[in-house]
Amino acid sequence: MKQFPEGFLWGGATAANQCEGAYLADGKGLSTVDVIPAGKDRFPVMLGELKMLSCDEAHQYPSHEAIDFYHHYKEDIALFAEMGFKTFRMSISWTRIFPNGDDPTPNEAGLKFYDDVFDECLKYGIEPLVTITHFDVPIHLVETLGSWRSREMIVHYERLCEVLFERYKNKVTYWLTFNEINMLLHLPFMGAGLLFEEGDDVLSIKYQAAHHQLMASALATKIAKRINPNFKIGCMLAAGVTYANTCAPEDAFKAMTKERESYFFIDVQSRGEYPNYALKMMENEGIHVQMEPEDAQILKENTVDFISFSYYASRLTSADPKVNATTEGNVFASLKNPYLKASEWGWQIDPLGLRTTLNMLYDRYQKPLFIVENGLGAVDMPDENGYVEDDYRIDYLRAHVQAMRDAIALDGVDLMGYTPWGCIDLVSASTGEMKKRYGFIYVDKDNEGNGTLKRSKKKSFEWYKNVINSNGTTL
Ligand code: BGP
Repeated sequence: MKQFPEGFLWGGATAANQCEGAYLADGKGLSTVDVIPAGKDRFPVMLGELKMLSCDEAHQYPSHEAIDFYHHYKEDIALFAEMGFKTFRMSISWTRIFPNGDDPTPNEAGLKFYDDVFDECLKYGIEPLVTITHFDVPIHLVETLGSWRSREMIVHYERLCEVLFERYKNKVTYWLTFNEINMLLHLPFMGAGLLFEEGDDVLSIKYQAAHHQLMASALATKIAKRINPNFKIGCMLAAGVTYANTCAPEDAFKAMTKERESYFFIDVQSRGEYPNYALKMMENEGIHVQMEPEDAQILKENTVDFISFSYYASRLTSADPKVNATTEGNVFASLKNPYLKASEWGWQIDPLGLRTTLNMLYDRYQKPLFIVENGLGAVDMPDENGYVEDDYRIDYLRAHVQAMRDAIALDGVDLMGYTPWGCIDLVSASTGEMKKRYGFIYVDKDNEGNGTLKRSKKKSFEWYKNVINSNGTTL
């Protein structure tokens, strides 16, 4: 059976706010992700229902120190190199570069930090894969503009891109414009810095913000190609096939409309225009989005080169509101699938669903795909040396790598690479805690912020090293 192609980009993924720590170091400004507390207020804040724009240390913010990648990046990248990483996905903290988002000049210390990180990667032949914004908006722009509600955000984002592309044009080739761009529909403060007031037309605000991000993404692509025509620009979707609860046609239709909620973003970023179903949905729901006359052409002319996505679980939906009323809450609502096991956080484990997702995306867009997040969040129990026997993680990853291999070898999907999430333990996005871990590398740090930050290899470290070494043949 044909295996993974030569040059397949094996690696791992992180995000600035979940690993760097040093949240105010060297001139960094405050960003949305710095003010989202762990604990009971986390979901209401991520949803934009609670105003939380100050940085009250009385709240517990593990992300303020996180795993202190800011000061440990050399050690961490050396471990990635030891596993044989070909690529490392990381994100830029916007407020390290522009502390307020609208500053007249960028912050040199922030730019220098990423220069150092990229140099360290390149020293080992590791290709950086850079997310320009991963759940990250300068607080100043939330306070002054209402974040992505405002079209002015596009200008600030363009300036950020211009600076990054110029500075790193010889160090970085692969860029993602927005992490999980569809997240703004589900967790609007997390995804786009949106806060809501009584009486707000929430749906119109979300789709207006989406339009601004889609425009910003297209304009970033345009700037990128001007600065370096060899840049490869990708979009990024929180993906996961949605199944119908029964074979009733109504359930199948409901599942299709759920899929489209996510496809909408990629349809615009990859095909370059608003799909008819979205325009009709907006009309029917009374959603008003202000567009400028030039927007359609900008979207059309600046589509992405590849499609990246995260995949953790599949979803299940029903047309019957009485059935869906019992849906368990999570970032993505889903019914319980009796055929699947779930993680401790209720994320339903479905490797074949990954193969289905790969096929659906490739059928629809016919562009190279990149899995930039996947993995099992679990509670790890280290021994006194920090060693974790994480066979459960190996089992999860093995089954998903097999599904990828089938999609390539049996279905002909064009897959560029695979960067499992949280290749080194880091702060969880949905819980804000350290307890939910994904890494091949254990970091000694707990929810209360205690721990030495010492790094140690889990069992999965050796396993993944062998996978990479054998280009996916030894699983
Ligand atoms: C995605 C995010 C990541 C990441 C991951 C795992 O939605 O892009 O930032 O954290 O999910 O989620 P969690 O950390 O909540 O387990």
